[in-house]
Amino acid sequence: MFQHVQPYAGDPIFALVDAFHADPRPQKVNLSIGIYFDEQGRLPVLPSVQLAEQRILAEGGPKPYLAMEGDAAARREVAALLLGRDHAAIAAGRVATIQTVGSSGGLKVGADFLKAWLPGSAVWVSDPTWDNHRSMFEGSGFQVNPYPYYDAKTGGVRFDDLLATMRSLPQRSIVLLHACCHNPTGVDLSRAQWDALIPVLRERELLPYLDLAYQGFGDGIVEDAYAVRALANAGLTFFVANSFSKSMSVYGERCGALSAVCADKAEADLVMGQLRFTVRRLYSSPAIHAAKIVSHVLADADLRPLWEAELAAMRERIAAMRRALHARLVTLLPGRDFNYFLTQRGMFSYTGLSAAQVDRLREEHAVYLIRSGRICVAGLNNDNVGRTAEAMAAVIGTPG
Ligand code: KET
Repeated sequence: MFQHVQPYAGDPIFALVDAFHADPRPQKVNLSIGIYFDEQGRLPVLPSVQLAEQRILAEGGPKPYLAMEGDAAARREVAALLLGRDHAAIAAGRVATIQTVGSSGGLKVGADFLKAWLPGSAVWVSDPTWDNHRSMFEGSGFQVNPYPYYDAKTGGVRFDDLLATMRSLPQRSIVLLHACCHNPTGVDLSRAQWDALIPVLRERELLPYLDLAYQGFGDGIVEDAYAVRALANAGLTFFVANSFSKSMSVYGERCGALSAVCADKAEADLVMGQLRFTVRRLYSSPAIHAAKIVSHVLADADLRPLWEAELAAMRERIAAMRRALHARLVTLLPGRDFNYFLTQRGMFSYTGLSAAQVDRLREEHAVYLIRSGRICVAGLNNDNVGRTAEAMAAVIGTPG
């Protein structure tokens, strides 16, 4: 029956994490997956989340199925986090938010919804992007194409080429955009570039689909929602999938959401109905514990500021590690430009290292990063940043 099934090569990111754990070398460094580790190299349990969980346990209560769209309080808090509590789009009922199984669940529900209701559209993703974007949308039956994004020569965005491509797309094309902290490059659109892009999205009648997996890791919770709010303020219809995996350090709890910001309440109600049906036939309803974590942390007068401070501390530690890596590399390889470590935002830096150099880092120095040359800066700490810089300098400075 299944002898024709093709072997699965494994996911490049998860497979690398497995290889890291299997590596017996004590000095190994994990810069592979997009997970925040603290200064001790541990996955933190945020006190805000821990307190929320203590309260959830104390409240007790039964565990019914949630509605297909998830928990009402969590959904309300998510919309407020994305747009601001008093945003006119929320007041007008233009926002349909569902709680999802991580933001991956949200991206997938959105993809299936779009295949049903914009069946003739293709999906456009940044070149490069998170590999799973392509897999997810292809899995929903879409053709997935790249649009110009990262400029390897300047380390910036090929913004003119990006705009020219957007101008050439058929109406109703689906354009996946990283709202902040671009994965894998760490290179974001500036506010001015978002402001220039939005009229093109509108004129061409494109559907922006924002992925906001790292809210709070760029410049701040509100700052990182700039794109979401600018699109909503401009009256565009768009999707946004957002995640709490990283921002609350709750990866395995699968806390995420999908929001459709629509033209009016009538449209939002229609979209909500079909999102519910999409969920029903994918996984029926989301997890109750995930909803409670999100609603407690976001809505509680004590827990909310605590969480915001914890998130700020994670952001600042990553920024400090960017500076530390940069400082060591410019000392080791004077005359080379490592400024990109300082300007790139969020968890990731795109190092420009070749796949061969990445292999040498892993094999000769036990430093693990994915083969695109992306590093997760949050895997650095004061103990390993020095030897990481030395290893990088060794493979950059000595050919093959
Ligand atoms: N979007 C982006 C851009 C992203 O980097 C991730 C995870 C997700 C969505 C999924 O998040 P979640 O809400 O947990 O479903 N990225 C890291 C982990 C992974 O590959 O799954 C990574 O790139 O390493």
